[in-house]
Amino acid sequence: MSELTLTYFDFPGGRGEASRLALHVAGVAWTDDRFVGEWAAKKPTTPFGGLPVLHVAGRGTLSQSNAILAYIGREFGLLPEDSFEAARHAALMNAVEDLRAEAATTSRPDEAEKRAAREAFTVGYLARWTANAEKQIRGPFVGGTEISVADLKVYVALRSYLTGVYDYIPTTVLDERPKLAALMDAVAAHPKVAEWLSR
Ligand SMILES: N[C@@H](CCC(=O)N[C@@H](CS)C(=O)NCC(=O)O)C(=O)O
Repeated sequence: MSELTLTYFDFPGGRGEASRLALHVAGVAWTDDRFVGEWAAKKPTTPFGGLPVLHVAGRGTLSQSNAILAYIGREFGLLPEDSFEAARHAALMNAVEDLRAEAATTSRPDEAEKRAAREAFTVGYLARWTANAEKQIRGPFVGGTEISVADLKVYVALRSYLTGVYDYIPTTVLDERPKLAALMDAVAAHPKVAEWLSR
């Protein structure tokens, strides 16, 4: 058993996938624990009732996806050392959580209502979010030439839009966002990320 165990649901996306990618990019030994059991029983054993969690041998269990990413980033050189730059990266990661929360409000049981909510979200919140995020990217990565946990978080979150996970949201949402599009390409082309994606 390695010192680090990342526990998340068994699918290649969501809040836990960025941490899996970060640990892989860091090149450290870690255990990829994919939870497949009875969630209702497991939920109360986690610090705040959700996954991902990162168990650090001898220290304890961390929760909250952005705290986990910040820890990995600081431990393994995937966040800038400069405090202001690190906070700027943290702000973008928090903005991704805002985006997730807003996107979640568009899920409706009624198909016509869902369509209307998703179309409004696309031209409203999502368009503003991507325009704002563009301004945070030095290029090709958030901090310039070095990949960070913020890049991985943005990548995993936006990949779901580009691959059509959300019906009624066109996969062209980054066509007029050159910096975000370049970030997506640069993350995917990073050798360790490409290795992870080809598994
Ligand atoms: N703010 C938390 C949210 C954690 C969260 O809600 N995770 C989801 C999966 S992405 C989950 O555990 N859902 C099951 C549940 O809440 O019971 C974070 O960023 O980690």
